[in-house]
Amino acid sequence: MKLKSSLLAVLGFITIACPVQPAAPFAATLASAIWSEEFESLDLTRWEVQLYTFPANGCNMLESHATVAGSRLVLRVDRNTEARLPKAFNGGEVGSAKFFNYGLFVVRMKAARARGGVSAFFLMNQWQPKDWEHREIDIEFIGNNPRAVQLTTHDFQNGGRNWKHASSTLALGFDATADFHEYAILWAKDRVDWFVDRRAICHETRYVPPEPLQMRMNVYMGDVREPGVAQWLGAVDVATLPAAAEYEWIRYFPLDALPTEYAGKP
Ligand SMILES: [Ca+2]
Repeated sequence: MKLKSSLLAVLGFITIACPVQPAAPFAATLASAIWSEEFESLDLTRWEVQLYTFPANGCNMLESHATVAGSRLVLRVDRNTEARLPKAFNGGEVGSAKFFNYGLFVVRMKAARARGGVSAFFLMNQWQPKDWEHREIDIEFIGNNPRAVQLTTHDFQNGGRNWKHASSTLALGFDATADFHEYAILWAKDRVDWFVDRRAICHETRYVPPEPLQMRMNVYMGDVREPGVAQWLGAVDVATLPAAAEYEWIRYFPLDALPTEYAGKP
């Protein structure tokens, strides 16, 4: 009897010394992210302006088209009027200097209202544009279909000739070019979930990248002379240019410290 009460006392002590874990791993909040970007400036120690282009991209990708204004990253797309530049349009892209491991990536953004163009928030592994071998997890907005979002995993190998991808285009119930909304990618081993305004809308297990990924954002016009581009992005309407995609903030959470706002989702 004496032994039992001693044990209870010990257990009681242990209970007090080791408080119950409150719904871990949802220990953080969106506001307390260990990695965040508010875009008060374009910090070039954190962000690299990307100047590569590719056949399906009808833009010269320019430093001048990735700027910060009003606490937002603004990626612009417009017509090219300079003879020295080879493409008909200009666009912009930035990528994080840092590579991230599995976790939740949250962005508050407004898509570009450029018909014939695309604006995006996406994750991509280390790569060289010249060999086109890489993996991506994408959130893309098609200017000709602004009330939908396209969610894709890509795996490009063998110089891009071996291309595997899984893609879903889903209705949003709002115009993504009209206002800011919160979009998120939850990337874990062998699965990706996408969210719109904290609601899980898509789950994918195919072609999930296994290696660290950079965050990237871009906007560009399609080159409709290239195979498949007109089918994907539709006709270019230059009357909708100039246009811009705007990014208000980004948060990143590792899997062991997901934010309470996403607790239990999906
Ligand atoms: Ca901001």
